[in-house]
Amino acid sequence: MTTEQTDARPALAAALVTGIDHVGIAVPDLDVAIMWYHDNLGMIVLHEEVNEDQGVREAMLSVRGAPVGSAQLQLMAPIDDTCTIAKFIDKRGPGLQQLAYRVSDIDALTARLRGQGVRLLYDAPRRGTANSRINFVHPKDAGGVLIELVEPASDNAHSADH
Ligand code: V0V
Repeated sequence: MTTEQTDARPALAAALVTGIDHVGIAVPDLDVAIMWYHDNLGMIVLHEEVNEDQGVREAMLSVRGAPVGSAQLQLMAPIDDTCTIAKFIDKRGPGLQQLAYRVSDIDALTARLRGQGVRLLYDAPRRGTANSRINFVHPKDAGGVLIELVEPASDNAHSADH
């Protein structure tokens, strides 16, 4: 590998990873958690949905008036006893479950990561919040952090300025 090739790798990855999208927290009761962040930190709900595929009832929260594109807080409650978040809470208790990076082209980035021997959880991206496309890097390949990669839907216009 030449020096030029070595230097190109992080530059290409940087072009694909555009920001921190959200921090994901596993909670036993979504409504209780939303109220806690509202009452104590003044945060507001921008979006709520149930994602059956991922087994979560979830809400995306923001600081009021945050600029469009700011990192958000994702609160996730399990929809049954067998889903990923239920298992996480059983084993570790409620708390930080994942860190999500916003990416411009999830197919290109996951292909690059696979080429570098990094384990992705899914062969192909699945549906995430607000019709985004998501995949995850296994925490064992990322220093003990479950990393989510999120390519937002092109029509996603969630903002915190309301
Ligand atoms: C497990 N481990 C973690 C972890 N979960 N480490 C850091 N952060 C986490 N969240 C570690 C755990 O300590 C073990 O290490 C090892 O990985 C195997 O754990 P396990 O308890 O046996 O769990 P698994 O293997 O059954 O499941 C772990 C994975 C699972 C990561 C494979 O959580 C998964 O499939 N996650 C992706 C889907 C997901 O998280 N969905 C919910 C969010 P030791 O003890 O062996 O050292 S949905 C979402 O984010 C949406 C919809 C969105 O944002 O759009």
